[in-house]
Amino acid sequence: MNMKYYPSYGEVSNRMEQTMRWYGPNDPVSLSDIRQAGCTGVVTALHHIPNGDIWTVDEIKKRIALIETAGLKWSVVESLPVHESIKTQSNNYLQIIDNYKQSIHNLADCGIAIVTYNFMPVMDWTRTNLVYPMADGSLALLYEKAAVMAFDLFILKRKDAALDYTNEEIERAKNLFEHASEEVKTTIQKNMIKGLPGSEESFTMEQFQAALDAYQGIDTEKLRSHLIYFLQQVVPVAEQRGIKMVIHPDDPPFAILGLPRIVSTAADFEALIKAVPSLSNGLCFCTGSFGVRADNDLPAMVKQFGDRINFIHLRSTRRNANGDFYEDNHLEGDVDMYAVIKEIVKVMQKRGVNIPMRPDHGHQMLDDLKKTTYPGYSAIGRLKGLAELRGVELGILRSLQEN
Ligand code: DNO
Repeated sequence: MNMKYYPSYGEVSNRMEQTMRWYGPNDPVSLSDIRQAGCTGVVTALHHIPNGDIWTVDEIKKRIALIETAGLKWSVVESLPVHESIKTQSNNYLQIIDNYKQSIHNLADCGIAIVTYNFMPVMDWTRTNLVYPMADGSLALLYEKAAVMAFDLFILKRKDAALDYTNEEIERAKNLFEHASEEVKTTIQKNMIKGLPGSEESFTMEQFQAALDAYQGIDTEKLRSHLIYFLQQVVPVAEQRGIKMVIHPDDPPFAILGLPRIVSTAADFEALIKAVPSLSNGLCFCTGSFGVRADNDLPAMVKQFGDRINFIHLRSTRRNANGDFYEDNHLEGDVDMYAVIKEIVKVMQKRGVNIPMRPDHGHQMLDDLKKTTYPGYSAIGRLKGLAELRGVELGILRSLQEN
């Protein structure tokens, strides 16, 4: 009999390194769960260290030991957070940048090579409903523009907020607010100011207002210059120590609550490369964030920034004409996942690398519906996403080999 040899997924080279985010010892999803999902690495951060303080070698080593005991590797830091003072260039930001550099040195001393961060003013990622029901009974995350506008206009009552919206939008926000129960209003407020998992900031309404006020006089170009200054300081240290810094795009990729956003499009990232050309100035390619904008061509962006993509978040969203979007199944929605993964495979083959990837978010489903989970980060939904994504990848790898 003529036996043909079939390489299994584990044997194909230049495939994405399978990882999942782990929020540390308090995460309801265990390291063992992550290993059983087929991951070899985890993505995590020292969330207990206050934003702006130095990550010491001792603390980093303790975390590595935990992860390695479970048979996994700490593949990527997500995130080494950038303090608000650095974004606004206020208070002791120079000291905080020095602390950041020291943390980079310490991570390098411990053998960690990829560090994720973002430069979104005040809030990290934003959603208005964390339990949006799907037709199949699972729960997804939703960004509803009318809810954000209602928060802005009628809860926060931001000065001149109305100038940012059309009359029709204001009517929609009014309608939502007038019909919303107190409970719904409280939930919207909480989702806006309390910070979703991974955000290092959480505010009371007074603190939130103060944080917004700190951006008075900081427009898009000024914020960009602050990011470039930060990169000019930090990237040379990262480069010298063999670390790739990867910036996470804005989520959602447009301005909200009058705050500037500067990492929403290919042109935005190009401006950062132009200012700081080092290859250590890299990108966390998040399809769920960039994919919310119809004018972002995701496969083309992978091609364009292939030499700088050192971490990948795969997730798909589905948008509507009102500016709302929800998180769809990983292979559905507006992201052409096949085309994106195909470009990623080509980049990895060209560079001869395995870029770490995590299935970004997942629906709360099956047994997880009975559990307390971190919104977006339940085990089963992510396991399903990861399994589908690596199936697509294997299909692409094998068909490229056969051609
Ligand atoms: C949300 C995440 C973000 C991301 C940070 C990176 O699910 O993708 O919180 O970790 O923006 O700094």
